Amino acid sequence: MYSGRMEYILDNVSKISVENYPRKSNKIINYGTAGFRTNASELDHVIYRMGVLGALRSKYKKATVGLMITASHNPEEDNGVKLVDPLGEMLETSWESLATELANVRDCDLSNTLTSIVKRLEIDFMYPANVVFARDTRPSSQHLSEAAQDGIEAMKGNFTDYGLLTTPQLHYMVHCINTQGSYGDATEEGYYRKLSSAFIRLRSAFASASGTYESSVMVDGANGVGAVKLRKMKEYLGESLQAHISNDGSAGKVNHLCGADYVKVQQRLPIGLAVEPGVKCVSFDGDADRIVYFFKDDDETFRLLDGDKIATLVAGYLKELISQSGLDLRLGLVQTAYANGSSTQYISSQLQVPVSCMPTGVKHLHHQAQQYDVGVYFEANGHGTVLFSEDAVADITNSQTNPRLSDDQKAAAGQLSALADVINQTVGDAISDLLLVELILQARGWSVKDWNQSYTDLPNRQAKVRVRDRTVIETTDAERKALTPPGLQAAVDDLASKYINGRSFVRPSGTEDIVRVYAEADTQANADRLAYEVSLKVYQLAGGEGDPPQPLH
Ligand code: G16
Repeated sequence: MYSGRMEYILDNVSKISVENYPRKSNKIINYGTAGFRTNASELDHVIYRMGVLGALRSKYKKATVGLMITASHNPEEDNGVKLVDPLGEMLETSWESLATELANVRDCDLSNTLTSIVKRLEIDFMYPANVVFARDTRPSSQHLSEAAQDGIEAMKGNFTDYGLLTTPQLHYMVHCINTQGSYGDATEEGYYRKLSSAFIRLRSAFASASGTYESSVMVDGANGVGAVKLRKMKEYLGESLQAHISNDGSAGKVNHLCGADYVKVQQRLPIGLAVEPGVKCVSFDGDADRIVYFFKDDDETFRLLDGDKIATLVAGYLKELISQSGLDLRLGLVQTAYANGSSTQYISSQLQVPVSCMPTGVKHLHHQAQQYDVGVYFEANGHGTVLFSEDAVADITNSQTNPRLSDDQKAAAGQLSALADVINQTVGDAISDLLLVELILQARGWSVKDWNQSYTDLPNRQAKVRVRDRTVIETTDAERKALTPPGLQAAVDDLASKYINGRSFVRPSGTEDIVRVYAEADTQANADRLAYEVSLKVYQLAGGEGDPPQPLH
């Protein structure tokens, strides 16, 4: 298994690394919440090595894997890579440490490290590798995707360069390739056709229920790849959805003063979107795997409908359809600690859907959602999707032609089936989630204002604190409690207890070099105050860097 040919290939991998992609500093880079992410200038060797690792992973899984060059919600100057496993999931956690090991070894140790990984995992090195990759619209992405390609080629792997794609489109491609087209065609056109045809089918089925629903939406494309791809999707949607795209990348930087993260964290309109009260708006992030809704109320107040609101809308509607179809399917919802307290309360007591809390990161939520027949997962930041188990899909399909069922039951099963086709089940997808939400709002006959009234969020605030080393904060209980540094959690608990409905937690970000602080309380002023007080504690107890946090206005 470990032939001279392997030795030859790995020596060549090392040689190319030294010549073209040397590791220029001793700075350690870690595989974070969703891959490696840092300033683009520090990434050449990392991305080359991830091309190599992608080829190894493909050999190990005997399947096609994916590499997405993107830094998602981060500033335009950053970049990164997300590795996609054969069924379109995030890279298996046990391989994250291998990725970190490979990204950080000295150039001269690269060949030995690779040999050791191959031996440890008993990888059949001669098995052909197949890696597909794509990139977002950042200026550095083209060059970095060439580095990934060089890594794959150095491993003598086969590759397909999809060019510009959203992250969820690449996840879709990988899944389609490895399931031999049973989920859809592994082409960009296949993606548009699958989602749009199911969408248009349901548009007609829901036509009588329009109410206050309006089929037009203002889209903040975050100056990212989502804007480019939504424009293409519009060609397939025709008149069924009027999506007006701003921040489409023709001017302005990726995520700068716009995009889902900016809108969610700042709780304000993105740049370039001057809208009248009541107009329905959405923001994507830089690689279009997140979406949040928002509008301006009659008194000009900014109203956000984030991942929690989307999750409750989707779960509530799916629950009704499942009940109408008479199918015995277990529906569940997965959130993170960032979920607004009101949403969790609404899900348990109003919707009566089981709800669980997982650590931040799609990979954690995705796995938990797989425990249900129909698992809805959403992070408050707008990252989420719905998973239908294989058995659920079979039951739904069979119900549509079961003569023992009433016409209403069959119709509900038909709607479930079409909704499952609108949903990109491989990962959260801004375009797919947009279509899903629009369908449910139409079926309910709701405007964005009607939807917002389902429950009222507790006022909340997120803040960022700079510290010397964010790994000094370790957390437990799905990140709701800090174990270290000593005294931090007690201080956070003490501060939160002084506010009505006060809740706060801190955790190190896995995508930015900062500590995140979340606070909620009975009023916005109190949530802001609590976020500030907790930020100050983090600064004092966890090695704050730069100026101390200031009160929020
Ligand atoms: C990634 C992950 C998300 C996570 C987000 C923020 O999103 O896929 O699951 O919520 O990072 O993570 P952190 O708080 O650790 O920085 P994206 O859209 O940036 O790829």
